[in-house]
Amino acid sequence: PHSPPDLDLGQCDREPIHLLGGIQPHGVLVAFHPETLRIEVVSGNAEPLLGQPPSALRGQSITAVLDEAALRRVRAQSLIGPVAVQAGGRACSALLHASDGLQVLELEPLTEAMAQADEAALSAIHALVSPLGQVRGASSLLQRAADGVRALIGFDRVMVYRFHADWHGEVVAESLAEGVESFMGLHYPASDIPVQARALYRRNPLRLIADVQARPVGMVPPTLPGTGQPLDLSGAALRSVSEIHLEYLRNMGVGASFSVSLLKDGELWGLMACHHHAPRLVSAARRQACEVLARMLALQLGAEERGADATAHARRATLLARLVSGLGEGTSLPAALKANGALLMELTGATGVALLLGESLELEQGEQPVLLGRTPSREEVLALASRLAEMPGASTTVHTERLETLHPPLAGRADVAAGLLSVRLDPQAPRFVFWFRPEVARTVAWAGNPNKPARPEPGHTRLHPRASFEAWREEVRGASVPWSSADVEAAESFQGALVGVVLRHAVELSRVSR
Ligand code: BLA
Repeated sequence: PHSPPDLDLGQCDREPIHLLGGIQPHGVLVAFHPETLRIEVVSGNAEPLLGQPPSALRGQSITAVLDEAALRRVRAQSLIGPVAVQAGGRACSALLHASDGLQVLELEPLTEAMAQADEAALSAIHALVSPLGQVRGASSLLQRAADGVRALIGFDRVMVYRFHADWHGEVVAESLAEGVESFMGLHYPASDIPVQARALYRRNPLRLIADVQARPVGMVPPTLPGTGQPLDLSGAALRSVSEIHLEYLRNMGVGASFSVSLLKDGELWGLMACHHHAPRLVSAARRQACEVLARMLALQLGAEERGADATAHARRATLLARLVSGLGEGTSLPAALKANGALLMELTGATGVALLLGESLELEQGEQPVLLGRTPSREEVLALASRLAEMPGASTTVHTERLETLHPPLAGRADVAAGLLSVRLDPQAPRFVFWFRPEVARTVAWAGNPNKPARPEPGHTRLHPRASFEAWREEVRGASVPWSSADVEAAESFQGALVGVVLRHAVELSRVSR
């Protein structure tokens, strides 16, 4: 209810960040025709480096910028990485890629000192990357990688930012310079890295924002005659980024930002996200070294995660076996369930369980339902059971991360029961096992306000990044962490086992009472 009236997060998703038509001023962009070599587009800042203004360069051959030998090398090696060339009489690193039917050449001047430092840094890359193959355990792997990237680029803060299933993210590892504030463990809303940015980061793994204060440089001409649009800069290293994001970084007190995509099985798993308090350049060679490191990390993480999945699977099987044997012991099933409550919750990652076992057990008054951990009240649980029993097709498993939509009376109980995973024990009677989870905002450390945003100023309707947080909080209020397919499977295995145990108890009870 408190989000500013002009806040529209859809606006973030719609900004065409590949068509903003500007580059950062620390390099020069020249786009030429692949066959005729005719220069078609030049960035507005060409003259200091290339000695001629864009209007004079347009129409000439690209060989006016790079001699033929250099051009050949750049064309041959552009897929491998940056190439050292002379342009305008200066040492530059050159990158080349194709876009809109043109070859896009990006030149970044390199000082002698930078070139020398690069050489030292790159000989160190081996020492940084090869140990990743030996490190065991995802968290030490991430730590090593964060330390490695920081050693390569010298930023103040290097984070590994991991996306969750709903695309919100969490800082899962961090390497910090002395005295820098930690963001470790904080969660950020999905809208901080909007959908088109994530799509772009899947295709282009690197971006450097060398100076968040720098004014972008436009293109000459600003739009292509063929498309009527600015040159597509999706693949450009110099691409100037969204003003909204720049404002976000300025609000955070960041002077330079660098991020590298972490892809697992072709999907965006996370980013290495790096901040520096002041503007800072990272040479093309070092950026590439970071990319190599990130690729290596992602591969290794994939292996770790497959291992962890197998371990979790085995863990659930053990839990289930212990539960079932635990329930077989003793005469009172409710007592046995209570004694095994912790296992029962761990089985699906719940914080509360309710069991409605039915009349056949001749339970004492007040023993039904059996409540373990943090759950709604007895009356609330019974009402939920009646509701589910009436639902068409509810004879099977039901799970939701937003119980209030299924059963509005529990809307106020997100503190214990925002999420429900339910299995039914008897299609004819209201006998269930309910697992509950609280709303997500209560279980994680949200980066509510690490860097208080500028609020929209009066009469100024542009979007301010941090305002998104409040809007997002409204959006996820009342929702739990989603149930995974492994959680659901575990619940169903337990259902199968419990039905057997309940039957056995019922038979024993009837024998005793006979
Ligand atoms: C891009 N947002 C990004 C990027 C990061 C973040 C890492 C990639 C660009 C970069 O490397 O700087 C977010 N950075 C974070 C987060 C942390 C961090 C979460 O360090 C946590 C520690 N951003 C908003 C809102 C909008 C928005 C509300 O918060 C939209 C209105 C937009 N973020 C936005 C856009 C981009 C972006 C458009 C793409 C920038 C680009 O590549 O052009």
